[in-house]
Amino acid sequence: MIVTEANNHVHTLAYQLPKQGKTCCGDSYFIRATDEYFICALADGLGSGERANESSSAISSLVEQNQEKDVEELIDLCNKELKDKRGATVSILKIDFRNKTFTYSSVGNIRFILSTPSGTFVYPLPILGYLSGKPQKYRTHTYSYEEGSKFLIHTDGLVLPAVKSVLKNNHSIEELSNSLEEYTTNRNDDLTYIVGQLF
Ligand SMILES: [Mn+2]
Repeated sequence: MIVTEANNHVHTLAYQLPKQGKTCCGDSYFIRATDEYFICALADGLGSGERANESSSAISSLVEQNQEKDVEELIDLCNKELKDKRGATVSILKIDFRNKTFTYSSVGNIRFILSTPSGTFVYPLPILGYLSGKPQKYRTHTYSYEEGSKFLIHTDGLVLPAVKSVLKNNHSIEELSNSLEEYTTNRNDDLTYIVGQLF
């Protein structure tokens, strides 16, 4: 299933498929672009099926309802939300169009990479583990970006041998998405990715 979200500042595309043979996806995401910011939350619920979806969809709803808040506050709210639920790995990305910066925080195995037109890559490091409502440290960083930067954020159901060349060699979110298609056919896990380009 493909969902796109675009304005003058960002073009994004989200793609999601459940594990082969399943109908309920344990990954959930939320994306929204406004005139001021783009926000993306991606969560991978532990295990699979409905209980995994219960955790991950709680995260996407929570971030939707609190999207004006900053990333550090949001990830802590996400952790509290998962108390008494199955845990989840969670990443939150918020892009500030006016200051041309993005802030990222992640706990667990969701991957994020941003490539700039001048050829550099930003790979913010996650904290290992998962959110489960227990006291938790976070690693939240803000970076500046250049116009034309592209990014990819994905759960561990997508396994990519050469992520840098995928970002470097494709010039639109549609091209990026097409180039990822061959990696989405043989799935042992739920799979979600979001690609984006900044203007
Ligand atoms: Mn997974």
